[in-house]
Amino acid sequence: MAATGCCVLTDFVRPELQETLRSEGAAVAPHAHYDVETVNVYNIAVDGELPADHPGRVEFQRGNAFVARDLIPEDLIVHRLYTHPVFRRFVADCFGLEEVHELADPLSGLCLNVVRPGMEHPWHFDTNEFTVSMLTQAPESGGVFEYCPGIRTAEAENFDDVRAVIEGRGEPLVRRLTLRPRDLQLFKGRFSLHRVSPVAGAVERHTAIFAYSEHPGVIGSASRTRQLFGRVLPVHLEAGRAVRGDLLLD
Ligand SMILES: O=C(O)CCC(=O)C(=O)O
Ligand SMILES: [Fe+2]
Repeated sequence: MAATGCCVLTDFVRPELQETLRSEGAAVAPHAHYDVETVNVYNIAVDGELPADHPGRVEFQRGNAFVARDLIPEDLIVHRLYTHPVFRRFVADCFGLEEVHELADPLSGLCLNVVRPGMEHPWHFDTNEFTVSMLTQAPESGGVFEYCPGIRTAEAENFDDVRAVIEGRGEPLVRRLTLRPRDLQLFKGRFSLHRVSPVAGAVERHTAIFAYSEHPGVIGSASRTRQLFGRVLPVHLEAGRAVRGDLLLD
């Protein structure tokens, strides 16, 4: 974790639960919200007035889809993990944080990320500092997690290397992870450019995303929530009541 901002704990869930983990995810996957979004690595407005050679000018189609937390039954393995105090304590310890909290957002705290065959989750930086995830269904081929550890820092954007990677010229900077169902992935995605390469074959790639925050009460903005889930709840519209955050998946 200290060296690359990434750590995979293999066999985090017992082997005898692998098929349950998969079938539970597959059962809710049809509820994913699909909306092909035009994005760039920084998740800033793609029509912004950026210089001609800025990597933010390169546009991608984000073709992954999310199942929201309120559509994931509370008795599923991933939901029980997400809300378990011991798991939460463990996550905080792994990231060296005093404590972490479930998001107060009823849609985005726990999601299933669905990447259908032919789709990809293009190169991006995360808005949130840290991400916890678990593959629940592996694709037949493709759908590889690729990342460039520390390609930028809080002080330096390093646009040249970022542009090289997104234009396919950055091979020496790219690392690949073969994630397997039941492995727990801990990742700091704010400074490491990353993507899920296009999924091939007939099987969808499913990943549970466990989103936590350092401060309690975090709720996503109405506009971002609508983009990700195709709907908002009253709590997203109640300005001022909640701690606003943009810890949503990008
Ligand atoms: O599905 C994955 O393995 C990565 C997802 C991701 O990068 C994200 O949701 O920000
Ligand atoms: Fe990400």
